[in-house]
Amino acid sequence: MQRYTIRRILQQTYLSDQQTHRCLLSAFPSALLGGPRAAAGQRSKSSLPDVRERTLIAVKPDGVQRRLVGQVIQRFEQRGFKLVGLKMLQVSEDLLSQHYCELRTKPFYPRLLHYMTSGPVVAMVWEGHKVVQASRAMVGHTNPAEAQAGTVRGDFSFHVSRNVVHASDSLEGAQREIQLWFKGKELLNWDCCDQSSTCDV
Ligand code: IDP
Ligand code: MG
Repeated sequence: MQRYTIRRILQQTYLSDQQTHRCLLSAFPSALLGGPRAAAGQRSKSSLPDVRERTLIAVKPDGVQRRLVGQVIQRFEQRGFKLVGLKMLQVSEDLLSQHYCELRTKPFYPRLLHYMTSGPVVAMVWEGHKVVQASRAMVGHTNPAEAQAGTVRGDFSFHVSRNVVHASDSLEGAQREIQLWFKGKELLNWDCCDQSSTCDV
């Protein structure tokens, strides 16, 4: 009853102001609000707007071969994002043709397929406020020659055909790619012990 009342007040008063809504939500223990809240693309049981965002990050075969997986993960952890899915896989051409559907007509597409199937990939789903935009900035320009120092591509690569890591480029792209690469049960909703200082801001 208490939980229902809090939800109703928030919904009626702050429905149009997502920022205020997020601050108010973080002030209440999650148990009062029905446990972990849903990520972007998913709905919690209530009709509250989603406050979480998720993106697909993948360490490509060159990154795995060069033992860069840990460094990529460390950057996302350090930034305060939350890992909600992780797996190593040998990617199929079928999955890649869906993942890179917009690039199928590009002259480099056959070489891209060869590169991406040349060894295992480590795929991850990271969650957090504006994680799509932030992770594109952290990964850097598609062409490492133009990527800034401090970005993954700027620090670890020099050629567009071996650029170490993938990051979804938009909210819609992230949702599409996460569904393509992960089954729902492979993604975990969990609360970090430092949830209030990293995630609920
Ligand atoms: P993104 O990975 O930064 O989102 P996209 O344009 O979506 O860049 O291209 C997907 C991937 O295709 C790149 O990360 C890179 O591996 C590859 N790629 C893009 N452009 C070229 C190119 O001109 N030559 C070779 N490979 C390319
Ligand atoms: Mg892209």
